[in-house]
Amino acid sequence: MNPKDKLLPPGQFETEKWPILHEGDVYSFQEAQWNFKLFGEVSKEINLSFQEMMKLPRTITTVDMHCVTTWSKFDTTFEGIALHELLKLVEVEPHAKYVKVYGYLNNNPFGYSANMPLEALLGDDSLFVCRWKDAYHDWQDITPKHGYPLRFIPPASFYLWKGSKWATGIEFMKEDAAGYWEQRGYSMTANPYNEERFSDPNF
Ligand SMILES: Nc1nc2c(c(=O)[nH]1)N[C@H]1C(S)=C(S)[C@@H](COP(=O)(O)O)O[C@H]1N2
Ligand SMILES: [Mo]
Repeated sequence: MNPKDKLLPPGQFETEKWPILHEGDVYSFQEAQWNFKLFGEVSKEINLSFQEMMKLPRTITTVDMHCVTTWSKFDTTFEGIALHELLKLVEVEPHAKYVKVYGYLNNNPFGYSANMPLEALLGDDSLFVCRWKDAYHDWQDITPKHGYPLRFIPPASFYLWKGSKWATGIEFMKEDAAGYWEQRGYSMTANPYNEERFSDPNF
């Protein structure tokens, strides 16, 4: 399918570039300190080293990105570790229906977060990415500004703020709980096709 034939969500425009947006400093990767944590409603929390993470099976998926600041980028192909791969490493409690995906904000590894229902993240289009390509770029590592060494890309049914850069872990939760932007008035559900930008529709 030609990208031009795809439907833009309401209020969005298409860009071929991949803009950069985030709060705080670009995280500077140090392998010895790097850690990925699976915690919350699990029978036993685990911490993965960078080596352990990089050995996990990879998934390649093409995903559309929709940013709440109104740009949409179609058809970026990502290589990474699908969230469903990580679920094989922990025993998630059956009542855990939501997750928060965390990432660095300045020097705080859990300073940024975004909440989503777990059920929406079980497909191949929900992954922690380390490489990408598109029609204009060959395979390359995710740059530091886009979230190196590992960055979450959510399914296209969520605005891109749900895609934590410099990802550091997943918290499994019984109840939905607001992440960084959700605490600041952005939508808990964030579906671009329904234009769910803010929690309060009159915002
Ligand atoms: N750790 C972290 N991840 C983040 C952010 C951030 O400030 N910190 N910003 C989010 C927002 S608002 C957007 S739109 C996307 C932008 O991703 P990009 O810069 O790769 O396009 O990253 C998301 N992930
Ligand atoms: Mo954003």
